Amino acid sequence: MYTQSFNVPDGASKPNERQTVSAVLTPAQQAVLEAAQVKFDAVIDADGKIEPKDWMPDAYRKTLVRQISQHAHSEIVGMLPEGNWISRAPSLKRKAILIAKVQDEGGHGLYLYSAAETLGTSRDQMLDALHTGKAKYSSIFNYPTLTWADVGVIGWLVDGAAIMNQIPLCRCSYGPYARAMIRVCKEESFHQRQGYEALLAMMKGTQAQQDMVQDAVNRWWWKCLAMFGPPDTDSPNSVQGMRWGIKRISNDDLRQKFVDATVPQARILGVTLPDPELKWNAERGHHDYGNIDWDEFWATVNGNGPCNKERLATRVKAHQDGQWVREAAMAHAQKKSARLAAQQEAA
Ligand code: FAQ
Repeated sequence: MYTQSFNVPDGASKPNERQTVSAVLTPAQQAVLEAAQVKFDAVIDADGKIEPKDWMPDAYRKTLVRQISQHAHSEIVGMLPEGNWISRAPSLKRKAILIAKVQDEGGHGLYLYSAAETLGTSRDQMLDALHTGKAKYSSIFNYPTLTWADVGVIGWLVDGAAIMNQIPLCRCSYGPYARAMIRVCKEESFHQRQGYEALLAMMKGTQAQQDMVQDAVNRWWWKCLAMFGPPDTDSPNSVQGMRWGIKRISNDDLRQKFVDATVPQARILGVTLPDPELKWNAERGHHDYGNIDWDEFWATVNGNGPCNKERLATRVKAHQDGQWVREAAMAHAQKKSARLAAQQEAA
């Protein structure tokens, strides 16, 4: 790994593999490795930041590459459901807002791919994993946007859920990810508000517009609750992710915060959240809510949601169509550096 401050065989930094490794490391190397591990643990315990050139356990690096690349893919694939409505936005104002929002999501993907690259993975590897269906991206982007109200509901609920999940990531222990998230969250906050404002305008409109909003809320509500990931009891990555300060708040706790924050917003908007079991529980100080359909969630995560194939095919085609641009940029960069080298030689 090029970012390692010294060369350690893969897996060497996993505590339970130290014994095997000590067979190939000299005592001096073993001591250096152990000191690096102690330093890493101390930074994590002190709630500090790990930076790209710091030593880190391979498992920490792999977890971050997994999460950050999945997050980047989600932003890029997440451009598609709303992008679908740019040409059909109902006014110039709404069109301008939507273009800016979709463009922001593309930007978030780029910051996140860059953050993942600091961990020693390449953009090509990450994109290949996405295009071959090996990499995950958020379940939520595998559902269709059937009406204009879906665009508002994505802003209100999908971006709302994304912010709830991402604000704690601004305090993530890995510096480049935490810093990328600060800017992303500022933009997501605008996205959430524009969605809510578009829905408020529709709810002041005709009965048909109000019905359209309610229908969109009915279709997106449960999918948004599932976005936070499986229940804590079925979340294999949570315990370690929280120990490392990557995750700060568990899937279930974030989901609960989202429900509690959204109920009053729905009331102001004048829509009903489609859950007969949704009610305030004074004892818990939170809202109770009904059961999420986890079978449907896993079917979608595993490639069998309503739009998975369409989304992936669109991304692959966009990548192939952009091949000539990448080739042209490479050819230009080569010519430029050749020119520079010739100038330096002549000088
Ligand atoms: N969809 O053990 P955990 C956005 C997977 S950005 C698909 O709990 P972890 C902006 C999970 O990867 C939305 N897969 O995992 C926007 C794991 O599989 P693996 C994306 C899911 O990592 C708005 C397995 O289940 N946000 O919306 C999902 O500790 C509007 C077991 O789960 C992020 O990526 C899911 N919903 O917690 C853009 C935020 N949930 O990898 C356009 C960063 C779980 O072991 C328009 N990520 N899985 O094979 C995270 O915070 C975490 O990775 C979680 C999952 C919370 C998503």
